[in-house]
Amino acid sequence: MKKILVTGAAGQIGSELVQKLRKTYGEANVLATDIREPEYVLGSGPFEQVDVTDADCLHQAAKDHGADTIMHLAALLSAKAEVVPKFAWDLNMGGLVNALEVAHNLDLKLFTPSSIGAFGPTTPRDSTPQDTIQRPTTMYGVNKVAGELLCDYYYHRFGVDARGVRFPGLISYVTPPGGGTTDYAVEIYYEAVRNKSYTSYIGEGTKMDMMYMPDALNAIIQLMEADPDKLIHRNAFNISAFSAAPEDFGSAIGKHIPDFELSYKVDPVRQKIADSWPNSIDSSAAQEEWGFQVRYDLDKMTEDMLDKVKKK
Ligand code: AKB
Repeated sequence: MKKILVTGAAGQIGSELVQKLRKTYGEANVLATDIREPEYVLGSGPFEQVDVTDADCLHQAAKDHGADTIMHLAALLSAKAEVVPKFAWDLNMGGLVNALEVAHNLDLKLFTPSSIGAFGPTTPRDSTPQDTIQRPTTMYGVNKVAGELLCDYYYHRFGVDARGVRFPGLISYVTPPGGGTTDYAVEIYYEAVRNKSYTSYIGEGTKMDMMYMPDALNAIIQLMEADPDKLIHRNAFNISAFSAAPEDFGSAIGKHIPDFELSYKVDPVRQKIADSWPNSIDSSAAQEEWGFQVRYDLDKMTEDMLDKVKKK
């Protein structure tokens, strides 16, 4: 029986992951935690207010719940982290080291996401390999690389079973992302439904990896349930569903809303971040080591997103 504690449960990934874990492992077995009360309906499952930078509070919550796994999601995203870099360091690194300490002291498994943001301008841009140059130029990227190394350290030094993936931009209709560089790929669907038009802050031709949330949630569960003997990397697996630029989303939406209009007003800060990230990453290590696969490509996701956003 799994007993899971999720941090950052009110965020974009957390709000959907908690629901999925509760369906899979039972409501009472999944403790949702966040620094703020979530806006979504938690059902009858447990919720506790936890600040991940407070090590004792996190430790106590995991102990009281009898957790065997911690899914640590609480973090600031890339664009927001550029506005408040010192705070991003404190939250992203302080939270992770606390989560790893809890995992070490209470003998828990740990999941935490890295990101395509862990790559930088000197990384090979196309089909970016699993093991390659990582010299990011953003605070978020620095946090992600340091986090990947820290997870490896806790595994090799203390035997903490710390696993993770490098997520691409995630697209969902449940909880909006906040402060990311890839957020345009969510906004475009809402604006398409509301106004039949969207002005993108990311420029034409800027390709980045993307994934629909149901595939991201399945990947987390699949990786956490994978046979540890088969994991060579264990942590920071490249995973992507497809690579797309704003005009690719525009064309996919245009198949359902023919008069959809896409225009551009580039935000230099987020464009600079996007330009430092890969065009597309190679997910073959994840496929080989734990069978990573996706169900949604851009067209299939677009059909579902438009349908779900219309019903909201
Ligand atoms: C962001 O844009 O910051 C995130 C990410 C790719 O890590 N969505």
